Formats: sequence, structure tokens, C-alpha cells
Amino acid sequence: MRTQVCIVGGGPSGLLLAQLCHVAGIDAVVLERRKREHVLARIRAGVLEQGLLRLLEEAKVPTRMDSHGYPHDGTVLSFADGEVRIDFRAHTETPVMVYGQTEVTRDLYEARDATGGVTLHEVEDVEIGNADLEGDAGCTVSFTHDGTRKEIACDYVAGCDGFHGVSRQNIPVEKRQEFERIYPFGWLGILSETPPVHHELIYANSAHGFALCSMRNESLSRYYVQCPLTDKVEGWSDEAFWDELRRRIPARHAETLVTGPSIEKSIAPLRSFVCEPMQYGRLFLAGDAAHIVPPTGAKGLNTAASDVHYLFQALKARYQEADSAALATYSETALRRVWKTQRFSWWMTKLLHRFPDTDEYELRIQRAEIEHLATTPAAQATLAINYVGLPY
Ligand code: RFL
Ligand code: PHB
Repeated sequence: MRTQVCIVGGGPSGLLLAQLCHVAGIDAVVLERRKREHVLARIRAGVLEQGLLRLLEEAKVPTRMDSHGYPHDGTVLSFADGEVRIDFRAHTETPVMVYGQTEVTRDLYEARDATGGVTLHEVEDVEIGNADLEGDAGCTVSFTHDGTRKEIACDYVAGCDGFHGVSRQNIPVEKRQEFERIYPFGWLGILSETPPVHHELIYANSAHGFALCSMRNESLSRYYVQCPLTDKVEGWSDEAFWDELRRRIPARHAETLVTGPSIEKSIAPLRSFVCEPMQYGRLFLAGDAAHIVPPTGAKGLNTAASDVHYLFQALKARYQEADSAALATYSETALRRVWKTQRFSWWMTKLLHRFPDTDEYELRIQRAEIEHLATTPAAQATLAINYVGLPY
């Protein structure tokens, strides 16, 4: 087999890149380790920036955004002594879109099916060969599929295989630097077929820890509570979850919260991570393969999308104008935005969570930061500008 770009990973980053390439006449093959149903069953992001919406349009992906997407003009942050509404529209004239990652991924798979592009599922033992070669010689990706060892010759490899993927490991250790923060808590999340407690998201900082009220539609809610890393999902009954959530959100919402059985429940650890550089020879990393943020700022999928944008622009220049300059500086370009979303996600996490080792001094600093935010329009504007998405 031969292709121009071999994309390792069929999550949102890989599929979006594949569709953009298709529209630009660049040939791509997608290799995914899991079954399609597995990829589609993962409940993850819920808030999309305009940049990602524009990319889906550019990739000519028909979405169900008109019927299933919910534009949000603001979000609520709640604290022990009150609430602050961050008005996105007033500060940025830009809403965000509440539309599940599951839906985005389904739309992308359907668009890929329609184009007849090659996507191989259940590939194992992916190995990238000759990634370091400069000049005209291409590289290879070998893998096991249907019990047979196969090889694809290609010009470039896009490593879109998420945090636990293999692509990043192909950058020699001495050529890569990794930056990491592990947070001392996780998020216990549930999905329930109940109406959302409020029409906007609520990020709650409470004495009992962080909580988030989110949603997918008028009858499907997504809620999270900060929990110790040692907790197990089996140890959390639905009742215990609802009780804990009620303790953490403003009383007026706790009183009207509609509860019901959870249809999904999981614990996600929180981590910040960046790999530099995001490229090596003919290999280019995009999305979670190169960086991770704690979900507090809703930036993971959105930052994956901005990487895909920069990588696609660079590939287009290379194939349509024989200009490789943007490819050579891809990592530098992408990392500038990556670090800004790292900063924002880290800051939101510090602002809203209870850290187990926090002393009284740090609690006072957190309270001062909150008061500053609640009383300073410029601080609210900064939050809004980052939340709706920095320009590409
Ligand atoms: P993914 O989605 O992990 O996809 C990578 C794909 O690669 C496959 N793979 C391999 N394929 C072939 N060979 C291998 N060796 C492979 N190894 C792995 C995997 O099976 C998978 O299909 O990475 P991608 O595409 O870069 O997308 C990143 C996003 O999924 C992620 O950043 C977001 O989900 C993060 N995130 C959020 N982001 C937002 O922008 N807004 C949000 O509101 C938001 N909320 C969240 C989140 C993540 C969460 N969790 C569970 C970590 C909420 C949560 C709870
Ligand atoms: C979600 O709806 O899953 C969600 C929303 C906002 C976040 C994180 C997760 O910051």
C-alpha cells in the first residue's frame, strides 16, 4: 500500500485531518487500534470552540449541529459566597457550542465513509520506519491487521494516536522534552437522562471540592465531581453522587436538581502534559498524542483541532505549492497556542479545585483571585477570551 499521509489514530484529530486532506486532494489512510463502536462509545468533551466548527465546515463534514448543537453565550462560576456569570457574547461576541465529542466523531466517521477513504480498525503493533529520513525517501508504517503483517509507504506520518499512543515514542528520547503536572485528584463523571439543572454550564468551587454541571441536550445531563484518585467507580452509588453534587452547587440549583439513574459513570485522572518538539523528521504529532490538559477549561479537543489546522495548512502548502517551510516550523507554530491553552487549563484548575495539600495561605489567595474575578470586568474578559478559544 502507498499513501501520501499515514494517520495513526482514528479519534477526532486523525479523522478531522483525514477529511481535510481529502478535500484538498491529499491521499491519506487512517489506522485505528480499536473497533469503531469503541471509539464512538467514549464519552468525553462537550464544549466546542468556533475554530473547530469552522474546521468541520472546511472539511465539508455534514454535522447535526443545527438540530443537536446548543450555542452558549456564557457560563456560571459559583463559589462559597456567590456566583459570577462570564458573558462570552459581551466580552468576545463569540458563543461556544455544546455538542458532544461522540457526535463529532460520528459525523467524522460518516463523512469518511461517504468519501470512501481507507480506515483500518483493530490494527496492532504499529511501527514507524525511517521517520528521521530527510530528502526524497519516504517513510513506512507497518502494522498487524487481520492477522497479517502489512506495510504502508508514505511521505509523512501524522501521529494522532492520543496520550497512550506509540507515535510520540518515535521521537528519540534525547531529542524530546516532556513537561508534566499530575493533579492530586480526578473527576468522577456521570451521564443521566435528566434535564440539565441550568441552561448554562456551572463550574462550582465549594468547600467540598469542585463540581461541574454540563449537558448534552434538554434531556441528557453530564455532571462531574472532583474525587480522590484512590476512589473507584464501584464505590460511588448514584445516590452518593447526587448527594455530593448537591452539596457543591448553589442552593437554588441543588433544590431543583432532577436526579435519575446514571447511564455512564467513570473516573478520569487530571494531567497537564506537553511533548516538545511535536515533530521529528517525517513524523508530526497532533492532539492528545502531543499534549494533555485537565478538562477544567474544555480545551483538549479544541487544542487538538488547532494542531490539525496548522498541520493541514502545512501539508497543503507542501502538496499544492511545493513549499515545505510551514511543515518545517509546524511544531513551533502549534506549540505557541498549545502553551496558552496549557496555562488557561492549569489556571482554571487551580482556581476551582480543592487541593488536598492547600494551606490557609493558598486558600486566601484562591479567595482573593475569585473576588478579583467577580468584581473586575477585565478579568472576566480574559477568562471569556480564553474559554471561547484563542484565534488560530
Ligand atoms: P483520542 O481521542 O485519544 O484518539 C486517539 C485515537 O488513537 C487510537 N490509538 C491508536 N491507533 C493505532 N495505533 C495505536 N498504537 C494507537 N494508540 C491509540 C485510540 O484508540 C484513539 O481512537 O485523541 P485525539 O484524537 O487527539 O482527541 C483528543 C480528545 O479526545 C481529548 O483532548 C478530549 O476528549 C479532552 N476533553 C475535552 N476537550 C475539550 O476540548 N472540551 C471538553 O469539554 C473536554 N472534556 C475531555 C473532557 C476529556 C475527558 N477525559 C475522559 C479525559 C472531559 C473528559 C472527562
Ligand atoms: C462536558 O460536558 O463533558 C464538559 C464540559 C466542560 C468541561 C469539561 C467537560 O470543561
